[in-house]
Amino acid sequence: MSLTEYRKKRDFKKSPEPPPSARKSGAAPTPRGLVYVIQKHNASHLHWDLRLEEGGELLSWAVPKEPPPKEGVRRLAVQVENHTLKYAGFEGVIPEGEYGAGTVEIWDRGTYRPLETESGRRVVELQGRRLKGSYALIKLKARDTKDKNWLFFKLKPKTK
Ligand SMILES: [Mn+2]
Repeated sequence: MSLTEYRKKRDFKKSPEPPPSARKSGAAPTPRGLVYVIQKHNASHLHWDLRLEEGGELLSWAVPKEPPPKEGVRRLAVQVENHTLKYAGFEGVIPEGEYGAGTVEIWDRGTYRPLETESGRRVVELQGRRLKGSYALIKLKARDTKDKNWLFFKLKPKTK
């Protein structure tokens, strides 16, 4: 995925959201760790946007209900277009009439460690303020190519 869709959906003259930077995607990993962020987005429907740094961009999912701090709760997570890495620091108001109009605030932020990376499957160790520990993202079987439904949930800690 590239940031073409991200750019196409937005008018950066009207929205305060960050435009994609000129710097090429796929920058070398830095020692600060991979970015993890969840933004609470009070748009037409309140949702939480989960984002994980991968290949110099932010993989992104919209989670319609509050993400679970504990195991035992599975949340639907609908994959959306990759976002520019700079989006991780974004908070503000997207004006009326623009894509995603409403307020965006950072709900949780930190770093993560990838434990399993396959197409349709991510297991990550989150180090945020609210969410900590191992989480899975599992893509549900798609009926057609427009289906981007995943499940997001916390895994039980491994017993030794
Ligand atoms: Mn959103």
